[in-house]
Amino acid sequence: MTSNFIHASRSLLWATALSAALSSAIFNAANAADIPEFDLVIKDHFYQPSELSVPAETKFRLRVTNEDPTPEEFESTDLNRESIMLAKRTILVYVGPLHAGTYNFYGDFHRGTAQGRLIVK
Ligand SMILES: [Cu+2]
Repeated sequence: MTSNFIHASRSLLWATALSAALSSAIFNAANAADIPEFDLVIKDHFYQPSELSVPAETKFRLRVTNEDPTPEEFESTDLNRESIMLAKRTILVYVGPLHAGTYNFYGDFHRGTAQGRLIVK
């Protein structure tokens, strides 16, 4: 009887933990979907697009894909961001909210070509 009770309590505990984990996962997914996302691609050491319009006063996410066979670093002094991208990989960079204006970014390993800017308005 006692062991049955303990067993039932454990099951309840697991069910509660599982449901908490599940609702947290659903919440995270819903949360992630709420943030606007913008794509940037690095190809042949150029950003495509090199100019990207994003909304002011809004937190958003850049999905940066390095299509080159060499590593690159998404870097921006204006945005205070610096993230290594391995070859053929995608990273997510969370940015903002930003005031209206122009914010430069570059690829630190190919600064001569990998230049871009965010137009925030
Ligand atoms: Cu750097």
